[in-house]
Amino acid sequence: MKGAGETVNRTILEEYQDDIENMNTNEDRAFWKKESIPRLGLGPPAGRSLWQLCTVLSVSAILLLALIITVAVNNVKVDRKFTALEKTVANLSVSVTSISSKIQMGKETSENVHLEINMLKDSVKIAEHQLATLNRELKRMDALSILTSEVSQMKCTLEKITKNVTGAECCPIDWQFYGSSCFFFSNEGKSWDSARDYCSSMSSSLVILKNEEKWNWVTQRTMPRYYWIGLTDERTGQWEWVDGTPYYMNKRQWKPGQPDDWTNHGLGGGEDCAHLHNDGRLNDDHCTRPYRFVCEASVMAEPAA
Ligand code: MBG
Ligand code: CA
Repeated sequence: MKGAGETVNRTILEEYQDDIENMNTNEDRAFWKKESIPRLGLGPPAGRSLWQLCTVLSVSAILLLALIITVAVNNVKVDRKFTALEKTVANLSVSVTSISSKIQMGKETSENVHLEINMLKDSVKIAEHQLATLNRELKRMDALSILTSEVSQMKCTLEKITKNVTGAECCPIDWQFYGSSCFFFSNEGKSWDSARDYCSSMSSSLVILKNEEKWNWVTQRTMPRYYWIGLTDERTGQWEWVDGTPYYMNKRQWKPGQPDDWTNHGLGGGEDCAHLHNDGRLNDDHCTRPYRFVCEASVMAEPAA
């Protein structure tokens, strides 16, 4: 993994030799300075006896298994219901189109039209019913996602106990450990603002990349897709990280010609948010674009004994 990252980085460096030669070394040093990342609230369990820990371990394992089964069963159920609803709506729309064209052409007797309209009403009722059940299922899925996050916290605590490691080696399910942080690579696209808020709601922030190794580690996981990071010039017109620290311009980090604050996209304004492009370099884009995003949470340090 590391080798691949270094190769990509070397290619970028070779390609932008001019930029490197003209680089301001003071600025470059400042670019990689320390950053402040929110901490995950994952403290270690305090003073538990062994049997208590074993009980927690067994109960959590059972809970985890039950949760996995429930989520899987629910997913299949919701999926089936969604497909049924899609079919009902598709049939409905075909019927509506056909009946309205028949009426327009004066082909149908009013008796037939009445009959067909009544059948349509029945189909609409079925669709309504299917929608209502699907809605209920989705609400249950919401509750499941809260449970999932609780189990993640438990898994984390358990890893600390069983592997006898410090907090630094453990991240919630779906998060990846690197350095002293946990990283979340979303599968879903959101606007930059929504992505920032999502990360905050997970006690994290959009990723801040002031360190070259971290940049390489992150981009090995984002390429070739677009991902928002915690860099914007929306607030002051100057590029800054989400923790409020300034960004020192380094053209090696950007695609050629970027950032250009392009306005011809027709979305209003320019381009104020930075995303990782397909090759791991940056582009500024309109903040409302629904790109994937990377969150980072610092792992809580063990409290002093
Ligand atoms: C696009 C960028 C966009 C803007 C545009 C200018 C082909 O890349 O994504 O942000 O800079 O170029 O032409
Ligand atoms: Ca741009």
